[in-house]
Amino acid sequence: MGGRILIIGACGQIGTELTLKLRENHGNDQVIASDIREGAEELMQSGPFELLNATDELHIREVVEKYEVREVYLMAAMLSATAEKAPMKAWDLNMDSLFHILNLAKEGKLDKIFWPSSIAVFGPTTPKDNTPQTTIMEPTTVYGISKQTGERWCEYFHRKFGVDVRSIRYPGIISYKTLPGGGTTDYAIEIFHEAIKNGEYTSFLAEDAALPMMYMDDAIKATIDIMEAPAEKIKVRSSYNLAAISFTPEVLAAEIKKHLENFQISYEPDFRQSIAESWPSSIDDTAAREDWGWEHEFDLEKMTTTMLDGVGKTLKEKA
Ligand code: AKB
Repeated sequence: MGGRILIIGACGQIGTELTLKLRENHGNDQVIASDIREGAEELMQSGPFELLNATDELHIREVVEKYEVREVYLMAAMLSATAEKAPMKAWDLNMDSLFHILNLAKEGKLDKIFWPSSIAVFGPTTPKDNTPQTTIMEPTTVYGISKQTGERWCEYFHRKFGVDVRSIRYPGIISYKTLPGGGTTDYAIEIFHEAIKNGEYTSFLAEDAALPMMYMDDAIKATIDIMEAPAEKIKVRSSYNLAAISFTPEVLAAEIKKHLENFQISYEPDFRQSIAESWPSSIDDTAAREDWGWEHEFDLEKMTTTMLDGVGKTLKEKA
């Protein structure tokens, strides 16, 4: 085994923090960051970087060969809200990139792959509360359809060709270091920025839109834990349900108000509300907890204080 790690989509919200953590764990020169554009200074300065389009199969192969890569984290994707505006582009990016990596692993050129799925694989006919690992999946968004299709292909490549692919259905990920790009759950980050800057926020989701969420540190821990678990422990080769916290915009606003008592929230739901309505409110992640020992650390209270602190510092640095 051995060999280097390649992150595709390293400059995005999750990719940035994942790359930095993997560099801390494995050494800077062992973790190759790549993205279609350059990212945060800390990421660009801390180790190798390649400008790479995730749909460019030939270039991915060249980078894998050049750095003797054996593990890939494919973090490039078009998220739910943006994908509704560019369906074919989203489909091409989300599917082509996955096939390129699966095929490299099938050819024996990679040992292990991480590919993120999402709660978007579920749809309006899925049981909404405590959504089970295995259940009805009829996604209604382009993003959800691409993630569900991707899950089927991951399982197929594992079963048919022995590809060691591992995956998690991310809930909304909350963080302050790198902004998210085009998701339905992004309100839960915007709210902190607006609360600190302006003392008010207009939510694009309705007050009672409950969604599963998770603080970034937990998401990074889950991603690294599933990749480091012994192969025989990974029994689900489509994607694992993963849960931490679930809340509505109203509940989050109330938690923020405990710290910023003058904070005001109003609601102007847009097209993203119908996406949120089609997704689960909460997730049953027993399989992840039992199979590879998943445990979350951040509850609503801890996430809120960490975000207020982090966003506050970031805004001060920028000012
Ligand atoms: C989105 O809102 O599109 C993403 C997701 C839940 O996968 N954050």
